[in-house]
Amino acid sequence: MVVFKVSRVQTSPFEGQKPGTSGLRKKVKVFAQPNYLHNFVQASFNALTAEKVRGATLVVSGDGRYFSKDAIQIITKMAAANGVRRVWVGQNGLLSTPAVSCVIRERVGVDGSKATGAFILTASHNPGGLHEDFGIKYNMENGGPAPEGITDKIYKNTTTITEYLIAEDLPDVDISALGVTNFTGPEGPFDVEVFDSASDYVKLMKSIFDFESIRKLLTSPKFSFCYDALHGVAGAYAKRIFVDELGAQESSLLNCVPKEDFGGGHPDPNLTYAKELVARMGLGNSETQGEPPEFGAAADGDADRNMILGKRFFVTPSDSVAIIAANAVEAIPYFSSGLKGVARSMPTSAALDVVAKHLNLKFFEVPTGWKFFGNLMDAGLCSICGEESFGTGSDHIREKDGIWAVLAWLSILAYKNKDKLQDKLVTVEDIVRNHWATYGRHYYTRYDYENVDAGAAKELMANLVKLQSSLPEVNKIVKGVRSDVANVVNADEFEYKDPVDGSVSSHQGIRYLFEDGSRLIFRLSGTGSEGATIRLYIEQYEKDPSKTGRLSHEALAPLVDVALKLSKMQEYTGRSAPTVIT
Ligand code: G16
Repeated sequence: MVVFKVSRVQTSPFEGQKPGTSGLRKKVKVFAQPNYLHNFVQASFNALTAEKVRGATLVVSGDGRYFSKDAIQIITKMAAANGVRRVWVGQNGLLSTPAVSCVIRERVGVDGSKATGAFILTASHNPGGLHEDFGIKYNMENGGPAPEGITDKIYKNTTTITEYLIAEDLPDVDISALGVTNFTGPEGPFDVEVFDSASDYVKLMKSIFDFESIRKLLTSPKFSFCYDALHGVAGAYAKRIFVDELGAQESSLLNCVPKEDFGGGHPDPNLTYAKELVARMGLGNSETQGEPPEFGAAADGDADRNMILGKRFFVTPSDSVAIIAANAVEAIPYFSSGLKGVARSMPTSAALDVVAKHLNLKFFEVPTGWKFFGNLMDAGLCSICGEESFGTGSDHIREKDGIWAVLAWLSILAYKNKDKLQDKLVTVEDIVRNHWATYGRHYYTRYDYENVDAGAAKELMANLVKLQSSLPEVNKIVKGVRSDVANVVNADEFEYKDPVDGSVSSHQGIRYLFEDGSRLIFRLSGTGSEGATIRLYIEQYEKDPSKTGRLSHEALAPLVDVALKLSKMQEYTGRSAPTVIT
């Protein structure tokens, strides 16, 4: 058996190792600098209580993007040196973000061990490859991202770090082969276990959904299905779940081979980047070959995001979570005894609020960042939650879950078509339009201005905050742009007090709230790796069922005009159009 030594390596701080909305994301060339990753990992170990490190079981895996394999070996050697008892790695270093959460919560090792945390190696929806992004974040023993208290500590540690611990002579572990490798260090045994990336997750999904009814739908000649993993880690689950378990055709899987550079694409499941799927579904400008499938979905790099499409029809993520919540009790066995509550992030449309009110459910509005849902779920206050940024999930784990969302939609479709598969199919579009007829429609769009000069973005935001001190002034601008837009009745920066632990998060987005329920929200993204990304969220509520069928961009045009003028978007950024519209 290999016996390793522990080295203490002198180092000095790097600037800018502050975790963003979801971990530290930088270009690969930044992460690949000597000591850069090491510093962040040691800072994380130092931020945790001793029992989360010494003798603990740590999961280390991710979406398989470029640099992951190197990072896994480095973190394993550092874990060994810091007294971790065992490291669990998904085969080939692959585990989706939701699967990591599942593994932490559910998996029991061969010796009865349970994981207490994980390093997830992903920059999520950001592109991968030598010149693109890498990322790392720490998840806690509840399976969710570290809360701000911990990420702040990690950051503080990165600014004062002087040394890290590493077992330099520990040989690299073959992460392509299943099995356990045993080592011995100064403090005793240390093991690395490579396990199947999909088994625990598949088992969990089978305990939540009625696979038999979904199988009936997927194998019906009336139904057709398409899933695009955008060459992300979702591919490692898609065949197992959709084809092997649920009987979908193998040809319904697009880009389902995980690649280090996501095939050169941008693994972000939206109408701009999921080009192939969008074309296949008969959306966008490109010519569709043949009749589009009835249902399409896509995932991002680490498979926590999802986009849901019907034939020639886009479901906004804000509508998606509302529709799942409205149908969950009937359609999904896991929820059959009722929902504990629902939650959304602040910029997500209020479609979920209306469902919560209708069903008399507890409701929460949290800042952007999945970590904020975790406390609510741990306290038994929330069953289903979602975000406009293509994230949907439930309290089965503590991350958003792309494949779960697809299975939720397939369950709803299976339920609505129960015993009727011989007749006319109830489609995705039917379900959404019926939902609007019952609850009203929240017209919604998001404009992203990516990689804007950081200084200019800051000034734009500062100006929007300054404007908030005078509503008459704001309304003068609004009316000057469009006299048909309602008055702004409130303007503030969103602040959240966590109802469970009382912690306060301030400056979580600039809001302009209109008399008719419309909202304009401005935020700087916390997930980019260079420059700044300005996000502008635009929402308008329409209760009258005769007016819920308009084209979204037409309905929102007046508010868009107002938002661009109010923020002086072009003046500050030099951009005449957003990079992405969702
Ligand atoms: C992360 C967070 C989400 C958030 C999203 C976008 O997702 O977990 O809660 O909505 O970033 O954040 P931002 O608007 O700050 O870019 P992911 O999929 O990137 O891990």
